[in-house]
Amino acid sequence: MPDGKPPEAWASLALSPPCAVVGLGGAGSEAVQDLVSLGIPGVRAFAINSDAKHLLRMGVEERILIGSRELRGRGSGGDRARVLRAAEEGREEILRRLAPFEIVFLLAGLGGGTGSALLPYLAAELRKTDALPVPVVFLPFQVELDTNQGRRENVEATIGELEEMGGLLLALANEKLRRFESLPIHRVFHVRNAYLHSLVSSLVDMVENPSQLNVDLASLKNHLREAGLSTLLVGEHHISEPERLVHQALSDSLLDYHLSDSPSALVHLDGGSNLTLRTLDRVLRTFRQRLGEPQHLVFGTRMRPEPRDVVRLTAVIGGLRPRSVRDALRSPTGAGTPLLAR
Ligand SMILES: Nc1nc2c(ncn2[C@@H]2O[C@H](COP(=O)(O)OP(=O)(O)OP(=O)(O)O)[C@@H](O)[C@H]2O)c(=O)[nH]1
Ligand SMILES: [Mg+2]
Repeated sequence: MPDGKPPEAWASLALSPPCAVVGLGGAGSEAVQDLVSLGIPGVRAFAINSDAKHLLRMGVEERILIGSRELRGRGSGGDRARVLRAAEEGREEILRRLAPFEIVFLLAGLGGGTGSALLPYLAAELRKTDALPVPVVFLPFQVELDTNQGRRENVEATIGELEEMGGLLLALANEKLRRFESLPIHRVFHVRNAYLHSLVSSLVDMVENPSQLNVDLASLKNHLREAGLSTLLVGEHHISEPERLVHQALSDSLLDYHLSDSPSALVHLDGGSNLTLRTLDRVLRTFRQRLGEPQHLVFGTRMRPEPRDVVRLTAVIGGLRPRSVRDALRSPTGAGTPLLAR
């Protein structure tokens, strides 16, 4: 044993869940609960709220109430300043519990107080540790933004802080769910959560499971350091049509983002033993065409022992246009329009 520790000491490190999904405030916690119901192996689930009643209802392993002195368990009623004071109260405990994870997804519905204020606060605090924070925000429906100036300002303030921080930012616009508007509301949110589930599982799988051309957490972090503001895309398609696979990942998305003139990409393919170099080449060529000759392109692959008809693509696209989400709030792309606007 090179470091002199008994096997149990490092075996427990390999077995403990490496990543966490953390719901902040009401909407964030409900989304985490839904992700748990879909099954997320290797990921520990947390709900953090200032609203004790809501927290009590959540079927999530780890629950943390913040600001029992400042807010007395009753939520913030949209008051970001009081949430920040509450966050200071709980700062040490939250960081003690979250900092040991490798990737920490922080989820919040923007527009209220608790999630909107906690998200940038915790992302900034976690960036000082070894954990990689990945903010996931749900943008309110357009009608909420148009009819409530205070809420819009709240949303823009949070997005502004996150965009300035850079790194990965997943912004899921409720407006893009309008294409499912004939479904009951909870089912519509479930569609969004199932999509988020595929993003979270793909990223965790990409960095946690070793592959032939490996993309591990260190290489992801290196890439993100250079890439500026970034987003994550996933796609799955039949192996015979690699071009469609890229097209699907780039267009069939509930995310809001806009590319700059010099995007970068980290591309990972997960397929069977029939995944050939030619398929990889066609995927990368298509990416280069669609992104307009990216400045920087890194790739990895994983081949399963058996042949597979379907290839899964996970891509971290960097170099998003600054203020891209804030601007999207002002001029929503709406349902069914191409998302790769420049
Ligand atoms: N309940 C719920 N709300 C959602 C969801 N997705 C987006 N939202 C929106 O999320 C926004 C924030 O609301 P909450 O999460 O209740 O606010 P909060 O963070 O708990 O903040 P306070 O209650 O003000 O302290 C609202 O605009 C909701 O409409 C969802 O899946 N469930
Ligand atoms: Mg609340």
